[in-house]
Amino acid sequence: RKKEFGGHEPEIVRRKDRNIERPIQWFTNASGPFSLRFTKRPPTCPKTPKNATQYNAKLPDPFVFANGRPVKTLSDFQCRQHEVSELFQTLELGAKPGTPDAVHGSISGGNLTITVSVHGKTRSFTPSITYPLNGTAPYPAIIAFGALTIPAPSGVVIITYNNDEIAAQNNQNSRGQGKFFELYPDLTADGAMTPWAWGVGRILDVLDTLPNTNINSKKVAVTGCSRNGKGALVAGALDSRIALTIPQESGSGGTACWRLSDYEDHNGTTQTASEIVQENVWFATQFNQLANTTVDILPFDHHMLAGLVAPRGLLVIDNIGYEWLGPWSSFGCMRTARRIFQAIGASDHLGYSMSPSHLHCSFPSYQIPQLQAFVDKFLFDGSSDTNFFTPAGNITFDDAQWVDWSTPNLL
Ligand code: MCU
Repeated sequence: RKKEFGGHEPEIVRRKDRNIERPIQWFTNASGPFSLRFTKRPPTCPKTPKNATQYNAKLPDPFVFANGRPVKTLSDFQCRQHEVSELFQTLELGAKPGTPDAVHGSISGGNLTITVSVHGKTRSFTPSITYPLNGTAPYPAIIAFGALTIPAPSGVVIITYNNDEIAAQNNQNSRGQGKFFELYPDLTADGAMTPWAWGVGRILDVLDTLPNTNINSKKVAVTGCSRNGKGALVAGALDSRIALTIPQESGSGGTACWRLSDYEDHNGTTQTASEIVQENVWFATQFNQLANTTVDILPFDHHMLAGLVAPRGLLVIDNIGYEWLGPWSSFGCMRTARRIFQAIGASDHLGYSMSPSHLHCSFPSYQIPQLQAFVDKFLFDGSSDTNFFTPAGNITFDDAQWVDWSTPNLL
């Protein structure tokens, strides 16, 4: 048994007071056992046990596989990212399908037309493209979910992506609505954010094959604010072709951690998992049950969603002004996420910038240098200093209270 776990025994902690005696079977939904058919595990990676849920009131250890084996090398790290991505899709976000049968693109009059075919059905969407006044082709680009809410950096193309038409996000009635679900009618249990990430993937497919867009598909960032900030983070986490991810004021369900938001909340001051699943359809239906029981049995939290972006660039833009968004939760969550980047020698690839209170989704000019530093490094291969992690107010985070694992050096 020792050998099976590579000499490392998994520590199983369970909460007695909530009577959780054994892991709950979260792998079933209305249509039967929920399978991981869309994400193929590389054959050299360890198998993920069928049920990976386990009680843990602290932020789970990113450096232990679900089977208990420690993550010791860079190749373990990649396997673990694969496992964590699968777990997020299975338990929280819904499955992201692989490459569609056909993707076609064309550009005309400032619009990119993307046509996707799946099982004989075809749908199109048309992100708009705005070229910079200066700069050199092929340009890097920023895909803005909804509308651009950060200042447009010089020399960068802005692609405005109407994520709402891919998967709607008005309220509970938006479940399964949008072009993605017309193409994938068997995935209507997915939350809206997985389809949005899928749509970003199709934009990248098309940029790859259309040199006349003058866009370098290897230098593409995603951004969005608030609910669209949650979406930008999920896109960056689920698609490793994205060079830079910039979630802005994404709050709970984005850069905040579920466990920390529960702790920060005082009778409805901060959005929690159990509230968020009532409000909208950002998460998969199978997350409802979990959110309404306890998030403490999730084998991950959002520090590990951010960790999926590593070693690529991640710039988190936060605002201390809205307690509803869980600013302390987001700060602590990203502080913990940074350990994942640190393990592979890339702690400066996760930048954190929290501003004093200001209007939601406006971008204070004093954060522009930090934005520019990330744009320089990740979209232009520059050597700017991205080593910053700046809270606002007097926010502090007690690591020992939330983290009971150490950060290995995997290099
Ligand atoms: C921060 O994102 C959301 C938040 O989760 C919602 O509770 C609230 O209704 O809207 C925020 C938002 O998207 O504002 C534009």
